[in-house]
Amino acid sequence: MLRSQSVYNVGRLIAIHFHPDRVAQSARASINATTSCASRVVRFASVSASSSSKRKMADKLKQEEREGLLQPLLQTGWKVQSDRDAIEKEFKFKDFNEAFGFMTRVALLAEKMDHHPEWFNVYNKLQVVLSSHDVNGLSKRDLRMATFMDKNFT
Ligand code: HBI
Repeated sequence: MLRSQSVYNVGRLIAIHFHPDRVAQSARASINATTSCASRVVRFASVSASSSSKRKMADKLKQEEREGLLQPLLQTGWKVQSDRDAIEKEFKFKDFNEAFGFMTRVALLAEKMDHHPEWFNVYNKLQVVLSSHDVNGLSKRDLRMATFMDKNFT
């Protein structure tokens, strides 16, 4: 190992002595290649980070959607708040354990959707309000979450 290393070093010294411009040129080329690779990596990282943080804006529910998609939820006990473009419902469970298990399942969906309920839990009761903060009103996200809650409430 040592012998081959010293032969390599001697060869390098000869090359630098007789062809200094070529050695400098190859050094510049390898530095450029490394920096361009690094800049591509940085650019990829910044693009992937920005795209993951760009949550697609929800659309506020249109009137015809309120007359259509919202109706089934009103049949299961959801109510549109009088002073806010939001829907609310109270769920009553056998005990706290059931309530918290339900909240856990909803919480997993909330994280997956990046859409979170406003809720208040006391023992076996859970009051839920759904609205989309980014549109300051109801969106399909709220309908999806309310439907999920109804399907998971037994
Ligand atoms: N939850 N209900 C609701 N509405 C939002 O606009 C919202 C959210 N959870 C997270 C979230 N937005 C993030 O995208 C940031 O806007 C906070």
